[in-house]
Amino acid sequence: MDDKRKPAPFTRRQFLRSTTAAGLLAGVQGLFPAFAWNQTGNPVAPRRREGNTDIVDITIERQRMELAGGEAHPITINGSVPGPIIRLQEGRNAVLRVHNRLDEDTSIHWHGILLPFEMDGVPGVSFPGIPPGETFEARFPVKQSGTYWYHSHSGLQEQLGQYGALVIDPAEEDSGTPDYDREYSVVLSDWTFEDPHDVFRKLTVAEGYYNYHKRTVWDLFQDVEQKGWQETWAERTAWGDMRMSSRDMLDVTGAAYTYLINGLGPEANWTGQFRPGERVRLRFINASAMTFFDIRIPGLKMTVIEADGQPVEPAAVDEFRFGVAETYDVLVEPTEDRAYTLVAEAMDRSGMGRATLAPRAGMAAEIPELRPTPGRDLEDMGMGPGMMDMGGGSGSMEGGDGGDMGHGGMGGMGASGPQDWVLNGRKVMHGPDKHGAGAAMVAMNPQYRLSDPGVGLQEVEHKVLTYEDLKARRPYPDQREPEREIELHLTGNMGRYMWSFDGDQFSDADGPIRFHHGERLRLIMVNDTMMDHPIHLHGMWMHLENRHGGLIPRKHTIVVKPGEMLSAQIHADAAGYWFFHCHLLYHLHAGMARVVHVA
Ligand SMILES: [Cu+2]
Repeated sequence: MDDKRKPAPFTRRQFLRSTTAAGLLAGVQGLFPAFAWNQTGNPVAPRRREGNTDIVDITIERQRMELAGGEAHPITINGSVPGPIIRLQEGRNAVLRVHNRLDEDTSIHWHGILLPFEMDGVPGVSFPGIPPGETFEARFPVKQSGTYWYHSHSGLQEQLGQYGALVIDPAEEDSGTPDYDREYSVVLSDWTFEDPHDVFRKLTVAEGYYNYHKRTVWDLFQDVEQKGWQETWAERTAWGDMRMSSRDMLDVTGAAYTYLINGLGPEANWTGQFRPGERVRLRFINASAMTFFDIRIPGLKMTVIEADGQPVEPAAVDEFRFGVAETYDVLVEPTEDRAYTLVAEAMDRSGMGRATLAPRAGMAAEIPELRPTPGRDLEDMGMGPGMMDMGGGSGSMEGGDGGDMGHGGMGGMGASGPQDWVLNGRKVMHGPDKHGAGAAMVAMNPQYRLSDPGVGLQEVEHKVLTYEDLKARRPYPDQREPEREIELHLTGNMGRYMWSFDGDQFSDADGPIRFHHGERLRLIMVNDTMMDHPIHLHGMWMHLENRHGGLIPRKHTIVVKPGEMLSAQIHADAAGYWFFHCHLLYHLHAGMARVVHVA
């Protein structure tokens, strides 16, 4: 197939066109190889048991196959995209043998897994990589349970399909886990027929290349009507100075991507079956390269029971947003004998993934329309007057005293007020000359936003999960107060597609971030950019300080919103070299990464 083909974002109209007749739907299914068309769950990698050790073999290779409605050439694992579910058990030893049948180096990182750093699978940080034709054995004791995943950490291979679910059963039945009758892994991803290196090049050449939602003259008139000329003009000038559109929410959009659920595009409709009255556990994994998804199952309440593999107090929600690399486990209890649509809208509403829960194969329910593209406004981004200091000569935005906490519309504080925020009253420090050219702006007054569901979800009329809803089911044994603080700024220059920490891209950084072995520290992250960044620490937990005292949740990936300041406690109990980075693949590729050295 022609590589230049750009599949259009999935629309309801297209869907109706392709599936009006049930017979046609069956025809679409027929195009897919048996392993991809899966009614009852995903393939599980064969596991060999030897004493107290579980051995799993996986083979990485490039294959031609049907994907996203076209002929594709993805990197497969054991022949499929996503790769098979790897199933392990807490308390046993794992030997994961990765065979490289590519003509280039590869790697597999076991995302969210506590293990010796040499087994972590990051080329150049924790091991040299796996050359073509060779095998790497990751050996480690399994010290945790829950839903995780695995993916390549080499170049842009992850965008080509190299990822899969990793599910770890608890050592013994956990009395706190609600019962369920069946379970499915639900792996979300974003597929493009473009070469990932072309995608990256386009982003560096023209910021907003994939953004087809630029504000229009019509929007201008609406703004003027609502806000008056003066405010509208000030806002537009600010946006212009920042060389950004208020509708840039995702760097790569449905213009380039087809959104896959368990490897199937919206029309192929992955279906998980249930018997009415059963309780079904869905293990959601955001394995995409660049896409934040908003997940709904209209007609069904979802009860969130785990976040990033860790048990949380059950939280009943109608929708949740999850960042790249996060996982959420939810329970649903469909009682009716009918189909339900699982909707996974891209955050910018440029497309959706779609799947179905149904009592029988071939059933389908109504698919909601894509909701309108939300616009970030300056306040919404912690960018109201006095909030942000734009580099590049727009000092006009720096008005006010920086203490204007009460500015309307800040989703952050909610009713409970700022007083119990651990960072309340903190003076934000910026580096010498405000992080240099790598930072186009800095947040002067970053906000608590953990009770804010995020752009586009503040106004919806049903319950949307927020980070403040996450409360650990059990207290972490170590409840020491942090002895030390590290403040880190998430920085970027969209115009030049530079992404960095504290203004320095990976290659310019001054050596690793140092953690002292055994210490407990507080990592403070300040997002100086206008994008959400899912920040991932390898090898150790980040305990997100979301005002739940001894029951703050543990995460491996924390999304930091624009204009947000948040903190996480880290128990630095894992010696070695660990990667720490933004999990947006092209942000990582552009340099938003560091090595953490624990010694
Ligand atoms: Cu990022």
